[in-house]
Amino acid sequence: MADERTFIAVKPDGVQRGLIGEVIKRFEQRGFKLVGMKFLVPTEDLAKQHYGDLKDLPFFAGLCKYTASGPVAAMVWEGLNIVKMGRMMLGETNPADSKPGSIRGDFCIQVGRNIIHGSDSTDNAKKEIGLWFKPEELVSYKSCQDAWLYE
Ligand code: DAT
Ligand code: MG
Repeated sequence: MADERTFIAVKPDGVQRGLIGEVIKRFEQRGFKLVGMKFLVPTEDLAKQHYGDLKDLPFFAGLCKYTASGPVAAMVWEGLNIVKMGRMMLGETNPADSKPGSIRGDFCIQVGRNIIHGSDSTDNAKKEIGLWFKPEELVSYKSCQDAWLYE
């Protein structure tokens, strides 16, 4: 159960605004374990695959352009219930609806520049991790904190 994984990406606006460290800090301090990380400018094709479920929505083209417009910090984090808890840490899709204390509630204003992506289900997490990472790019290891995080 504690080996659930989620895909988290600091999008180009979050990278440009210097928020990679802040995002990593929050997942680290919560107790989650980093198992994969890369820094890349995604192709528009990768962005289109990543957001494939939204392809019929009016903002899809702009969303994919923005996602591919600059470097992205792509990560895989691991821990108990991390998909659900990660989404709570992100806040709502629209920063205007996100509570202070959440990442979007603390660091951004508009839905089209909401700085971070997080998987919304365990199935989508698996798909997204497979899209952005090769299996050998993910690192399995024992964290010395586990015994103090989980009973
Ligand atoms: P989330 O990123 O919270 O999972 P989503 O999957 O519904 O949200 O949408 C993906 C991204 O698309 C979202 O982070 C920002 C953008 N987006 C969503 N709704 C939008 C809208 N109404 N106008 C513009 N961009 C939108
Ligand atoms: Mg989503």
